[in-house]
Amino acid sequence: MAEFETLKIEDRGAARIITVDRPKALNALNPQVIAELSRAIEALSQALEAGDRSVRGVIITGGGDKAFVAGADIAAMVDMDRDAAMTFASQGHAVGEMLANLGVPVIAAVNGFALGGGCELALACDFIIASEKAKFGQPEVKLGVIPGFGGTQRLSRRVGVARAIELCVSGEMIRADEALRIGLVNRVVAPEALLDTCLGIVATVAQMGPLAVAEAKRVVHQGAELPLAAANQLEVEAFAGLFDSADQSEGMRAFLDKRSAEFEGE
Ligand code: DAK
Repeated sequence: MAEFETLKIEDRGAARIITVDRPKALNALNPQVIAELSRAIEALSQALEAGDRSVRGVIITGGGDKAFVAGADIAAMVDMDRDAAMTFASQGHAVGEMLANLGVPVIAAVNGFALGGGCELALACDFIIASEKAKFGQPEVKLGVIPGFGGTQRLSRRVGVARAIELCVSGEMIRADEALRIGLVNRVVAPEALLDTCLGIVATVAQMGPLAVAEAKRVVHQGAELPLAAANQLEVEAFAGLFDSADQSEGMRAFLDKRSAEFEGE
C-alpha cells in the first residue's frame, strides 16, 4: 500500500501487519504517523463493515530491530502550545478508540523499545506479545509532561493503580520479563519468534466464527467499563444475539457432525 510514508502495510495469511517504519527516529510517533495510522485503521474498519473477511487480525510492530516505538516524536512536540498538544493528544486517543472498536483482535508485537506513546500504542492494542529484547516505560515525566495517549488510564487498568503510578512518576524502563510478571504483556518470546507467534495467533483466530470473535472483543472491552451486573447483561445479550447467526448453527452442527466448521461470518 504505497499511500503511506511512515507505515509499511502487508497482508500475510489472515493477518494485516502494520509496521511503524521510521527506524532512524526509533519509530517515534509524529503527527504524520498518527494520521496515517488513523487512515490505515479506518480503511480496514470500513472493509470489515462491508463484510470483507480476508483480514482476521492485526499485528502492529516497529521497523528495524531496535524499537517498537520509542515514544511520541519529541522534535515534533518541543514547540507545541497547549492547543497543538490538545489536538495531538486527541488524535492519538482517536487511534486508540479505533483499535478498540475494530471487529478483529489487534496484537502489539513489541520488538524493542516501547516508551511513552509507544507503550501507549501497545496498550491500545488488545494484547501484547513481546520479544525478550523489549523494554517498556512511560518516561514522559523526564520531559516535563505526562502520558498523553491514554497511558495513565490504560496502564493502570492493565497493571493496577500502584504499578502504573510507579512507572509514570519514575520514568523507569522495565524489561520484558518484568512486564510479563506484572501483566503488561501476555507472552514473551525470542526475538526471531515474535512475528511467527503473532501470525500463529491470528491463524488460530481465523478458524473461529468471525461474528463471535468480534462480539467477544466488544463485550470484554465494553464490559470492563461497566458495573458487573450491567456487564453480565451485556454478555447475555451478545450471547443470545449470536443465536440469530448462521455461524452459531454451523459451529454447533459441525461439532455434532465431528467435522470442521466453515464459518461465513453471517
Ligand atoms: N522522539 C524523537 N526522536 C527520537 C525519540 C523520540 N521519542 N526516541 C529516539 N529518537 C531518535 C534520537 O533522537 C536519535 O536520533 P539521531 O540523534 O540519530 O538523529 C535516534 O532516534 C536514535 O536514538 P538514540 O541515539 O537516543 O538511541 P539510544 O539507543 O542511545 O537510546 C532510547 C534509545 C530509546 C533509550 C533513547 O532514544 C530515548 O530515551 N528516547 C526517548 C524516549 C522517550 O523519552 N520517549 C517518550 C517520548 S514522550 C501528549 C501526547 C503524547 C505524549 C505526551 C503528551 N499530548 C500531546 C498531551 C507522549 C509523550 C511521549 O511519548
